[in-house]
Formats: sequence, structure tokens, C-alpha cells
Amino acid sequence: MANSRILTLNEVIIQKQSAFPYAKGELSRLLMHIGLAAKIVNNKINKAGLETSIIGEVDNVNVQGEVQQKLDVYADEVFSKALQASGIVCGIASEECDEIIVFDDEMSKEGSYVICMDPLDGSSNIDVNVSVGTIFSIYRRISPVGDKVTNEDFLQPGIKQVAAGYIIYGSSTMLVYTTGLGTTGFTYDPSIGEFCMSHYYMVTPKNGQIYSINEGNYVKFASGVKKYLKWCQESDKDTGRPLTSRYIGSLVADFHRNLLKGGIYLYPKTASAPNGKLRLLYECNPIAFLAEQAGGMATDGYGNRILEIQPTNIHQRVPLFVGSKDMVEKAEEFMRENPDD
Ligand code: P6P
Repeated sequence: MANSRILTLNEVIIQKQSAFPYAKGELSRLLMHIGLAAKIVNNKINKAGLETSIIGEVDNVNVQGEVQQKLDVYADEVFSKALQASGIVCGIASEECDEIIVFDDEMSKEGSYVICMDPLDGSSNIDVNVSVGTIFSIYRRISPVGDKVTNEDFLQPGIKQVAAGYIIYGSSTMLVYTTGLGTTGFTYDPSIGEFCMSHYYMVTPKNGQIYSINEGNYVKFASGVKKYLKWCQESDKDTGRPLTSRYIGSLVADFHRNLLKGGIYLYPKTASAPNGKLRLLYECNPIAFLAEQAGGMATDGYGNRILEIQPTNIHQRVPLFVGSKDMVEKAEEFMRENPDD
């Protein structure tokens, strides 16, 4: 029956476009190009274990000071080419590139959108077959159409995002995105080569039993974080504790699990990382947008809503507390009651 047929990513994108009466279809086309790039990268990742030419490191350290994986470079190239081919994107800020990527061909200069992206987040997990992800964040440019894109086009607060999402290359490959009308998930069906809608309107549980943090940094955490973690680990039947610790070391995988089951992901600042590790533009803002659209919450642990932080640098880092609303609020309570030493 027609009404029970699975809807593909492109069909849902077009459907949601109708909610924007003045939409010219550009954002829809852009999201479709992202879906295409995701299929290409997914195909390569699925064979990574077999194609020794694509796993391992390249002889380069990126602007983050992280050794680049071959698949980091590959994913960056695939998404950059697909986005430039869309003719709608005038530039990209990528985790893999020190400076913004300016598309200065005539068609792209007329583009209305800019993209912030982490082409392959958690890529150090590739060689051990752990889930990794691509994260993207879409803004309308603020510089005049026809001019070359500038840094200011990317230094917009997260509340200005027109869309955001991630692809998780896991036991199945999913694309999860929002345009501000809720968070929707699609599962890739390789038999037809399409992302098929599997989670129409994702709502994250208000509370949860999972906390995700790298406890190897425990001694470097602020006292508020330490006391929150101890609270999570104490037994208290009334509040359903102790909670469960789950940490994959891949933001997209940890966030996706917590989004579905309920939970909190924390990457606090430490003495050695005074602004935390995660990047505002292409990790924290898109994840925060998706979390809020699913009823969750995202702050820096100090009462600042991630989406309202004014960026000052395209690779700026901020601490991240994201997930179930009651859990983020509880962690924030410990941070307020135990101000930094
Ligand atoms: P750590 C991967 O490098 C990443 O950016 C996120 O995907 C992940 O959650 C985090 O860093 C892991 O960092 O310091 O715990 O290894």
C-alpha cells in the first residue's frame, strides 16, 4: 500500500521543504548532495578492512595537532567535491583544513550557503572497526552573494544554523538531520542504494541511565565534574542510580546511542585542555542543534547554551555537556555548587 511505503531521504527532504513557503529548493538540493557524498564515503569505509591502501595514517598532522588518517583526507575530499558540485555552497570550514575553503568559481560564488564539517569524526577508530561519523552544519552566508566567502560567514552562533546532521557509519549506516522541524533519522539500505526514513521524529528521553565521558582524564577534571561523576556512581534506588558508563571515543556514536536511549555526553575542560577538546563550529553546534530539536539540551557546563556562543575562531574549542535535559541540568547543578578551583 502506498501509504506504508518506506520514504527515502530525498522524498522527505522535498516534503519538509514544503513547510518553508519561500524555499527555492536550494537547501533541499544541498542536503541531497550530502546524502550522495555519505553513500560514497560509506562504501569506502565498509571496505576499509580489506583495502589496506585506505586504512592507516598519512604523513601529516592537521591543524588540531592530530595525525590524519587516510580516510580523513578521503572523506574531506569527497564531501568538499560534492558540496562544490551542488553550486549552492560558496565555502567550507573543515576540521581537516587550517583555513576556510573558498569556492571561487562563478557558480559557487553565487551560492547562498556555507558548511562547517568534520568529514570523519573519530577516525582513529577506523582501523579497529569502531563506528565513526561525519558531522555537518549549514548556515546561510552573510557576505554578499557573488563575493568570495569570508571567515565571518562561518563565525555565526549555532542558533543561526539552517540545518545540521551527522552520518554514523556503524553496524548500519544512518543519516540524522534537522532543519529546525525536529530531528529525523534515515537508515541506509544498500540493496537499493538509498537512505530510508527509519526515525521520523526523534525524541530523546528527558532522563537516562547512561553517562559518557573519558574517565581517564578524571584527575584533571574540575571538582564539579568529579562530584557529578561520583553522584552518578552512587547507589540510590529512588533516583535509579548507579548509572551506566558507556564511552566509545567517537562523538557521533556516543551521542547517537544516548539520543535514542537517553544519556549525557560530557567533554569538560581540563587543566591541559582549558576549552575542552571538541570544536564549536563542526562538532558542538550541529550536535547541540540536533539534541535540542529532539528535546535535549547542550551547554558548556557553565550555564552557557552551546547554540548561543559567539564563535571567534573557526577551530575554536568549547566544553560540551549534551543529552537528556534532566541529566544536563543535574550536571550543571554540580558545576554551579562547586565552582572551579
Ligand atoms: P578522547 C574524536 O577524536 C573526538 O573528537 C570525538 O569523536 C570523541 O568523542 C573524542 O574526540 C574522544 O576524545 O580524548 O576521549 O580520546
